[in-house]
Amino acid sequence: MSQSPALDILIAAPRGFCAGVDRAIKIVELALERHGPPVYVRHEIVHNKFVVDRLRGLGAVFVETLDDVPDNRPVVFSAHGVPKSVPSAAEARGLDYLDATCPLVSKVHRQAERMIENGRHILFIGHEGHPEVIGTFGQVPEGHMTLVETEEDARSVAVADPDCLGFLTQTTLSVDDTDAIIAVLKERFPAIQGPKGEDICYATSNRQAAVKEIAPLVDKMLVIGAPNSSNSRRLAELSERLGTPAVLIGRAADIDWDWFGTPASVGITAGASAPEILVREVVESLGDRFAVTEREVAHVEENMTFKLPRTLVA
Ligand code: 2E6
Ligand code: F3S
Repeated sequence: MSQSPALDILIAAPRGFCAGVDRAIKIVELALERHGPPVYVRHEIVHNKFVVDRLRGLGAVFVETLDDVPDNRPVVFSAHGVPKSVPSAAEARGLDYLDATCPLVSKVHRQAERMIENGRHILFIGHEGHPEVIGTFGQVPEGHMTLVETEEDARSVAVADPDCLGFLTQTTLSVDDTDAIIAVLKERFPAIQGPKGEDICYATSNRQAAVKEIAPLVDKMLVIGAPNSSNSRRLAELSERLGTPAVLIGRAADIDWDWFGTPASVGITAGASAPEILVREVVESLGDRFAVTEREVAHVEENMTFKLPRTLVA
């Protein structure tokens, strides 16, 4: 019998669930306990099929619009946040709603409101069409926020009053790309106001820093996360930029073994919405084909937690 090839597995830390994802999933679980199924959820609670399928199995029903929620059932808003019009519409219909928006996204919503109150026009750095971007644009009256996606956008964006500007960012962007965009905005508009640094959350920046640490040490990188998960996509993109070929996979069954080949080493990480069980599944599947050694490379320790809504814990 031929021997399995050797493979060193380096597992990035931190990886996987962040405090906002943990809280959002618990809100759906507690709502199911309290109200019984079905509990409606507007949009995927977090961008992960495994998480969504599990909650669906417990009785959650995922919809994209409030129009699909019946009058007598509770509805949870996803971790990505919603435009102000959504809770207003829920209230108008007398729906029982729970808001699972990550507190770090809600913080950006409040910053946006404050900037508008102070008479500033907001340049918002983010990805068009992403639910978090739609939710944050929906915090301010139309026409008061302009999307900036790239450095080129930052160089060309036209503004009415360069002395009355603010910037804010999506929470799950590339730290490096965002720094470059902010540098262009500050150069063009020296009076622009914004948060210290940017609004990229601790989980996004820690997972990117951990990838920066292991990418130079491995031949290939497996990133566990969904194709619609912004923070997960940034991890694969970052590894590629550092010269380590990377692929985003939903779970072990998605590994393309021809692409994978027989590297001497592989890095594994997981986006903020990907559960640890999928990391273990990938390690086991590598163990079926290779003689593996496994080691975790810890960048920092995370111990963030967010409180649950009072109505669910009372
Ligand atoms: C809410 C806000 C930020 O696509 P994205 O990375 O934003 O979302 P998920 O669900 O993959 O990650 C968690 C999350 C929720 N991040
Ligand atoms: Fe919140 Fe960041 Fe997670 S914004 S949901 S802590 S990825």
